[in-house]
Amino acid sequence: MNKRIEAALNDQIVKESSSSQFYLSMASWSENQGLNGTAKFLYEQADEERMHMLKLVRFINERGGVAVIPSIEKPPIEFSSLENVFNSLLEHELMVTASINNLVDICLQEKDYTTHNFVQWYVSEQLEEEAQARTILDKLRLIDGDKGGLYMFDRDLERANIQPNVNAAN
Ligand code: OFO
Repeated sequence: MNKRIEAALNDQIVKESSSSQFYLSMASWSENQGLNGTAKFLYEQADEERMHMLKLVRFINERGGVAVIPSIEKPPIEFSSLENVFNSLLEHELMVTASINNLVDICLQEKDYTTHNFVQWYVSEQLEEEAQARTILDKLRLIDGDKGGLYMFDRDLERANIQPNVNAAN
């Protein structure tokens, strides 16, 4: 496997693992606030990010590279509010998107069209996740701290009733 591609994919493993840990910490915080729907949603997001990491590990190894399983930085454990949680999540996703875009660039520079094709799945995934975070933040802004609104928000997240508005992503 091209060494530059291998290094960039391994760097992406670090990002996906850190997403998983970060969302796990957010889920745990939410659970301790009694926001069980939000916690469930975030536990699932954490699992998804781990799956994104595994997909990279398998891809690198299958193509003759060596996947490096990284140690992970401890994520923040305190959040000032639910808005703070989802703002942090969106910020984190924007950082991951920039990293995926960089990976796409490297694939093109190295003319590695197989990896380029593989990475397209992550490009779509990022679009969806950013849109979802923005939709959630819009809802939180509408609720504006209202207790009844928050109760319904949490219940909706438990039922995964918040669909990403992909058109709002741009
Ligand atoms: Fe891995 O999809 Fe976001 O970070």
